[in-house]
Amino acid sequence: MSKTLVIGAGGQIGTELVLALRQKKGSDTVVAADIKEHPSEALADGPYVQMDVLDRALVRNYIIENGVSEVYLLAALLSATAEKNPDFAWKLNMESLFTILDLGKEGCLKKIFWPSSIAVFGPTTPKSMTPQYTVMEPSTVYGISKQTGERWCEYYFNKFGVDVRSIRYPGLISYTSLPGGGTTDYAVDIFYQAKKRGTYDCFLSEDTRLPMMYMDDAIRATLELMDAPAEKIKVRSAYNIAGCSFTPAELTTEIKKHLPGFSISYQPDFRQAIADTWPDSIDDTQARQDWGWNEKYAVEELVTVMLENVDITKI
Ligand code: AKB
Repeated sequence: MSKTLVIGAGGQIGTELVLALRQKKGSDTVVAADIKEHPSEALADGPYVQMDVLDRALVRNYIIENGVSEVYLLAALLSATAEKNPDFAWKLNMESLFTILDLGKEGCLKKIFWPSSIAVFGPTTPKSMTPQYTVMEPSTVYGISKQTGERWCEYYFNKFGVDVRSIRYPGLISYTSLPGGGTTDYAVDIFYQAKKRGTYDCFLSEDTRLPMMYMDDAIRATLELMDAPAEKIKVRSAYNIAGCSFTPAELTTEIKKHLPGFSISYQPDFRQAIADTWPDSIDDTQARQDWGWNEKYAVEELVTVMLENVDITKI
């Protein structure tokens, strides 16, 4: 029985991806791996392994000895945390990718998913409806690691036929597991604070427009990309995909439709400088053409689902 391994399963994407993969493939075949000793409650109904992705030998042995054929490599330091710890961010984000790509090259893995990000773009990139192919001069450690990773993914596909697939995720919004260390995290925090305190102090300015996506759309995109026949995947760096774009002020207006007393204040910090270099909207024509990508959640639906479901006892 071939197995699927999700590395970084305890994170914001990992938790929901494991749940979706287990529903699709059966709980026994999808192994959640994370550096934490024990799985969260959400992941407890299937196999779990504690794994430091930087332990190359351990990761290699686990994959080879347990018949893993598909890996989702989600362990990474995100944009804000990476700026505080650049050396470790580079090491974690790059070394983990090489460990997995090399296993693909050796024929041990059939398919690999590795997430990229809108952080691959930078201040010289066209800001609105950012094209699939464009100027990419990222100015953050995270962005540089993601852009470099994209180049290596494409190289391993072209040179060694490794079936690696990737998406440039926008800011992801979900209520199952909290995000950690990103510049777009305000768009999750705001819902917890709106429900808990009725007010939020935002670390980005009111008019900072960024590409965002509700997690269900992101998970569906990931599964659809991985299910697509190989010949349909024309981009082996990473695909642009778009959900919706909004500013903190616009998100506030939507939240106020449900919670009229909600108020927001703005105290931009170092994350503002990161956000200022990122696109405000994304052109995802190529993903639509190649594998039929189509988003479902606009900001109105996203706000309704988040306010209904965030559990304020988690924070
Ligand atoms: C971050 O803000 O760092 C991430 C991302 C856009 O990749 N959410």
